[in-house]
Amino acid sequence: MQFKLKTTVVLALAATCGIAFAQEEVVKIGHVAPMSGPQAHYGKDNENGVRMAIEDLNAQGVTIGGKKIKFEIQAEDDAADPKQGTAAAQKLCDAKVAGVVGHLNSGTTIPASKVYNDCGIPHVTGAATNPNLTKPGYKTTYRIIANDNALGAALALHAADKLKLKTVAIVDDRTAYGQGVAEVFKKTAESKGMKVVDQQFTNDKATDFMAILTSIKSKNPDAIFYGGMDVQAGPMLRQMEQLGLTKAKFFGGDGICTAEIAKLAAGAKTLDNVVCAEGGASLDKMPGGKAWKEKYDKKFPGQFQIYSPYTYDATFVLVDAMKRANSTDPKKYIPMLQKANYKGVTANIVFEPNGELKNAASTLYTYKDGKKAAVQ
Ligand code: ABU
Repeated sequence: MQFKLKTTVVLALAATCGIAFAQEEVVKIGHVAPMSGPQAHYGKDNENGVRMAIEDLNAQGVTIGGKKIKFEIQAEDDAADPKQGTAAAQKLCDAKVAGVVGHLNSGTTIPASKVYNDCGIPHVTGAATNPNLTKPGYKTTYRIIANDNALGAALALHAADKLKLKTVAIVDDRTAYGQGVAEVFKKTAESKGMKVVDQQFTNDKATDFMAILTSIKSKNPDAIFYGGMDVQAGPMLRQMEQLGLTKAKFFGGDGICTAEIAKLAAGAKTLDNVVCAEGGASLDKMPGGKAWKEKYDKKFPGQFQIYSPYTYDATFVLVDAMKRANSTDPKKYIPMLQKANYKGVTANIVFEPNGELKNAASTLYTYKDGKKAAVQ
């Protein structure tokens, strides 16, 4: 026969027998990214990183302020849309989550950062790279990867100094991210003597780039720089091959540096021409990268894209600050977040006073046989 004892009965018995139980408190961590729409594959990867971190934290057992903490995720979808981004941020503020990991897109993260600042809840992004994010100097905004000033410049220096390319055509998707990283690339490339022979614009919903690419082909550039995401870059590579634009190198920031771009390029040989930059060390050079990736792949087979190690660390860095403050109250633990010195999977995480990561690494990649490989 099975006996089911209610928690209250167990606690009363325990009290009678003098057994002390630590109280358990549920603490919510918010996560926001595009979980619907064409960029959902990035969002899923980011959310997986947070889910994995929460599972590991709960398995470790965290006690804060004398209470055993059970962390839970409150996951929101912003569909990569700035308006939905601020609505999701407000929802997390209203739910009084202890901290937020996100958002993914610079275009959603920048307006959401004001919402978090107004309600006093810290957020850490592991994906949004536009430098303007940290310009207001909010004590609630943190980024744990390099920003586009580093990525755009590294790509331009590689194009000019290493590959000795002379001419480039620039395309961007008019988002905060795409436009921003393209501007940094252009400025640095021109300062190194490269000539911008064409500049074109698209958007983050487009799928047909034939007109843009036909114009670019007539200028015969050594390279194309694309500021935007893999959703557009993949089909663009396919259409470059169809137009015979097969010699031009194809540069882009971290937004195109995913596993998915190989699928989206659908076997186009132009994938081998890609050079992209990511704001951290390669997985094999991260302090805990190799073991972490094996664990991730077991839990979420085929879902790895790019940012999940960073969203994993972002979750831990928030909780590490709570532990040091002995409080999950943002007012009390924000000062500890500012003083973070956390040995993560991706790096040793220390923040600049404006919330940027100190000593952020960046790595250039290309694709060989459809697989991403660090440029040596
Ligand atoms: N960092 C590239 C993708 C996310 C963003 O900054 O919009």
